[in-house]
Amino acid sequence: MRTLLVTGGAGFIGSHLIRHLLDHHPDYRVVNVDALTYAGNLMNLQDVQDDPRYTFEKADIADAPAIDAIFSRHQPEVVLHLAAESHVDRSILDPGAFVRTNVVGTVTLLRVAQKHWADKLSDKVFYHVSTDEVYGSLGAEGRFREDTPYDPHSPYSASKAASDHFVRAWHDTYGLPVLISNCSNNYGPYQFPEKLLPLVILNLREGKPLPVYGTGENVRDWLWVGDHCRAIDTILHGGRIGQTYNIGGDNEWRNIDLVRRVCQLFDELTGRPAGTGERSITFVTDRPGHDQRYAIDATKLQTELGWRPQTPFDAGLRETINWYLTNEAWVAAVRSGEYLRYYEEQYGSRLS
Ligand code: NAD
Ligand code: TDX
Repeated sequence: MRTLLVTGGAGFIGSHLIRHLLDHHPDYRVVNVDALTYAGNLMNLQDVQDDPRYTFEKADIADAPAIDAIFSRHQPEVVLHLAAESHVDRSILDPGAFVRTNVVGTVTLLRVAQKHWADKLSDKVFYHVSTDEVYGSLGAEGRFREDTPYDPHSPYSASKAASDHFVRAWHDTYGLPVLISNCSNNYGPYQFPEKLLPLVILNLREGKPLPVYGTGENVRDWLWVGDHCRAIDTILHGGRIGQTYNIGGDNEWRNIDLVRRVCQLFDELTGRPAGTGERSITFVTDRPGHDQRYAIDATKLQTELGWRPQTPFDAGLRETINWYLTNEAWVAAVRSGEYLRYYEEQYGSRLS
């Protein structure tokens, strides 16, 4: 058995990744280390919680003694590091939390891994999951490559950029075997509803305004979360140590076009007259420092390792909309307390 320690496994991508690993690797044991912040939710993993190969450890990645004890207990050979503060708008409201988790937390993990693995580094991997936002903002042309210079603009992307640099520093300075991937916008079930797609789907359900920042012309490159997990698996098993791989959907959408598409699919799936959803679109004050366009060039991953996105966008959007419409208990649980306060501060209106 090989033991993998996944950080942030109770979040959106982490929970999909744990399910993927347990499904595809019968000889893997998975230890999920998660602090269960507002974004962490063990309901995301209900279907695997009784699997004997799965263990949950509640801990903060910036808490060195706690992480050290977890390494001693489980002796992982692989770290898949996803734990992070992940929402750009929250990073504008409270940047300190992003420095603590994304920077200090990542360095804490690197130090503990280095200490525990020092005697035999050769069969170990520290895999850092990062974002395309570290590369900054594109104009109408071009795509991010692995050698695009870093140019982060938000406290979130600055903290992720810093964490990427520290991971590389641990490779170059101490020889820690690392892999890094930088992925575009993910979508799918279990995404916390502060993010654009679940927010729009849930507001459509309730007839609430659909807030589009600025003029809605910012562009994002969308990838089905399962395709991201498959890419991580592919890189973990075939990627060259010390390298970075970009992951993207080759699927660019202006926000306004995406929101309109979700409205159309929502009307169709719920049997409402065409055009109903779109009437709720409301242009609101732009995000400060809003990056204009992200687009990933995933040629390296495609040619070296043969990975390609597989899920057609409309199919993924339909599945996502249906999931949010049929998982009432999950929605009610996450849209409570802290989230209601955040929503009111961010959008100036109440959800309930
Ligand atoms: P998420 O916010 O849904 O989940 C983050 C998880 O980390 C939560 O379970 C939370 O409880 C946990 N966490 C937060 N702080 C912690 C701490 N100090 N100690 C331990 N656990 C902590 O995030 P996500 O969207 O699933 O993103 C996962 C990773 O993927 C992040 O590193 C993010 O930067 C990266 N990423 C996300 C996207 C995207 O579109 N969502 C795209 C590219 C990269
Ligand atoms: O209410 C909204 N209205 C709106 O117009 C929200 C929440 C967002 N937007 C815009 C901002 C972005 O241009 O939609 C786009 C997508 O926004 P988010 O879902 O907040 O994602 P983004 O800021 O692009 O960052 C995401 O992708 C990269 C993830 O949140 C990050 O964790 C990941 O690293």
